[in-house]
Amino acid sequence: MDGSTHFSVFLLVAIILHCSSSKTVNATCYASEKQALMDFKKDLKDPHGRLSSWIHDVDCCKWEGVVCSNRSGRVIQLHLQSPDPEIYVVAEGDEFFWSLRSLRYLDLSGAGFQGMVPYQLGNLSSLRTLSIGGHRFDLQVDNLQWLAGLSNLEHLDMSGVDLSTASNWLEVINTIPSLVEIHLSSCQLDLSSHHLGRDTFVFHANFSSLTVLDLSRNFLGHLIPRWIFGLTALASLDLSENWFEGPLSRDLWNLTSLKYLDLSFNHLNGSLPNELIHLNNLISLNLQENHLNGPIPSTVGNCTKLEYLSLNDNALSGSIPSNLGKLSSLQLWNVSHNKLTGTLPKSLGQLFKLEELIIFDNLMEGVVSESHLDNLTALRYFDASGNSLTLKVSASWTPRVQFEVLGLSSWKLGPQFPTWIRSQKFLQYLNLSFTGILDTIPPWFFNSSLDIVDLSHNQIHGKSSIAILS
Ligand SMILES: *[C@@H]1O[C@H](CO)[C@@H](O)[C@H](O)[C@H]1NC(C)=O
Ligand SMILES: *[C@@H]1O[C@H](CO)[C@@H](O)[C@H](O)[C@H]1NC(C)=O
Ligand SMILES: *[C@@H]1O[C@H](CO)[C@@H](O)[C@H](O)[C@H]1NC(C)=O
Ligand SMILES: *[C@@H]1O[C@H](CO)[C@@H](O)[C@H](O)[C@H]1NC(C)=O
Ligand SMILES: *[C@@H]1O[C@H](CO)[C@@H](O)[C@H](O)[C@H]1NC(C)=O
Ligand SMILES: *[C@@H]1O[C@H](CO)[C@@H](O)[C@H](O)[C@H]1NC(C)=O
Ligand SMILES: *[C@@H]1O[C@H](CO)[C@@H](O)[C@H](O)[C@H]1NC(C)=O
Ligand SMILES: *[C@@H]1O[C@H](CO)[C@@H](O)[C@H](O)[C@H]1NC(C)=O
Ligand SMILES: *[C@@H]1O[C@H](CO)[C@@H](O)[C@H](O)[C@H]1NC(C)=O
Ligand SMILES: *[C@@H]1O[C@H](CO)[C@@H](O)[C@H](O)[C@H]1NC(C)=O
Ligand SMILES: CC(=O)N[C@H]1CO[C@H](CO)[C@@H](O)[C@@H]1O
Repeated sequence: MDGSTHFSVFLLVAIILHCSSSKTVNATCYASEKQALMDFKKDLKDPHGRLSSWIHDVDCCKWEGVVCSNRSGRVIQLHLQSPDPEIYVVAEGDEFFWSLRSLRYLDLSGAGFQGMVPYQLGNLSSLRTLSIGGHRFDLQVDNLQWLAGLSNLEHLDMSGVDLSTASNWLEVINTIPSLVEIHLSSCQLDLSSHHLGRDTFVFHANFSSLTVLDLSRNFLGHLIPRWIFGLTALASLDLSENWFEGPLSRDLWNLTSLKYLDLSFNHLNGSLPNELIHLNNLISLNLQENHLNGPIPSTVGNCTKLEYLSLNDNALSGSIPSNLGKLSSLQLWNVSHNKLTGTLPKSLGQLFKLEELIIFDNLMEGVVSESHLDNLTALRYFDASGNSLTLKVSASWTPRVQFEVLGLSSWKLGPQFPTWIRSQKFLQYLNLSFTGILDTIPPWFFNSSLDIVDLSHNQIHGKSSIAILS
């Protein structure tokens, strides 16, 4: 786009105003800025009257979604983001961007902009936050050079914007060392065809204060670009849904500040090494849907801040390390669809905060007793179907745990119908198929809160041999 041509791209803007309660008390707005906003409004369709407070007689610092600086009176924030992409307004403007040079915060996310992102945004040199992400690929940028004008930028979110032809995105971003957060999810970034090509391995990232990096749903090549591992301040890294393959890079263990790591839905293989111990600030680790194999390293138990651990849909083998019982903050553990063997370690009984334990479709066998389950008082979702475990509990067992979802398909439970189910007041889903029950259904069972029951492939006689009630 020629910088000298009059800017005439149509912008479709959906507007819901998130009004800030923190209005300035004394600031009155600048006439030029009020005029720019009035002109902007003129070009908007606002069927729901969300800009009804934008009237000439009112100080524009008091308008919905507008925040002025208390000191200078300049408009510094515009909150025009929309959670509802169905509402559209149309804008066209150039003066708008030029007049609001003091703007520090611009959030138009989900607002349904359409066409080329206006390069005039680069004139808003005071911006600290720029959020223009969309949910569709209605917006694109063919050259991101203008972004270099935002030399104070800290938070950048262009998720959902088509950057497939903006081949300079990485170099441009690298001229802004003030960046703290980058969200470029679903931008059709393709580093494999990038002219840096293999050189992304020697590329040095200048934005060394970065704490949040989201490059999920792109194609950054088959190996995680090495420069990412140099960002040692990172607290959150999302590289899910790329096409990374091969083993986890040793350099990953340099990112010791990480709290959130998401490498799910890639093609990573090899084992989860002991070096996981270095990431002991992790709160959430998501490695689901990869090709990881080998045992779960016992050092996972040293990552004691973990609350969410998703390892499902890999090829992990061996038994569950007893160290896992040290994850006293763990709330969710999903390791379904793997090749784990052995039984549940007793130490699992120490996971007082565990709410969801999902281990279905593994190769586990052995005995599970009361003591495994009695301390898991927070547990409400337990799906362990598709294992050959044996539940051995006394006939009088009244578990303290109250399940909502309980899947024990293919466990050895029979021949008696398990009486302890009677204590379950909130059970909605129960799967006891293939469990060797040879009994009648006790009458109390029909009084339960259950929505879905699977008792198929047992020898249940009497009242009816129902398979699924719902
Ligand atoms: C302006 O001052 C008010 C009152 O002290 C405060 O609540 C508000 O956060 C300030 N606004 C900005 C943008 O700093
Ligand atoms: C508003 O202006 C008055 C008079 O100048 C001053 O006394 C008061 O502290 C100001 N209030 C704020 C919140 O700045
Ligand atoms: C990165 O930083 C170095 C040193 O601060 C500087 O020389 C270089 O020009 C910067 N690179 C870019 C692309 O701005
Ligand atoms: C990770 O740390 C090791 C050891 O300190 C170092 O040799 C390596 O270069 C670092 N990797 C990156 C990508 O910075
Ligand atoms: C891991 O994947 C790479 C690339 O897809 C392949 O060459 C290698 O043989 C795989 N290694 C293992 C242990 O599966
Ligand atoms: C990791 O956990 C093991 C087993 O509890 C313990 O002996 C070891 O000291 C821990 N290592 C670190 C670095 O905390
Ligand atoms: C657990 O993993 C299964 C796939 O194996 C997936 O369908 C399910 O959504 C996951 N549940 C949670 C809560 O992560
Ligand atoms: C259950 O909790 C009690 C009290 O905290 C503790 O003494 C016991 O060892 C725990 N049982 C298991 C199997 O962890
Ligand atoms: C089922 O519930 C009803 C009403 O709460 C109660 O009267 C009846 O005794 C219960 N039947 C069984 C078998 O528990
Ligand atoms: C019960 O578990 C088996 C084995 O995992 C599964 O095939 C079946 O669909 C489940 N039944 C229901 C109702 O979810
Ligand atoms: C007044 C001003 O600085 N306008 C600039 C806005 O941005 C475009 C594109 O970067 C420049 O060409 C203008 O000079």
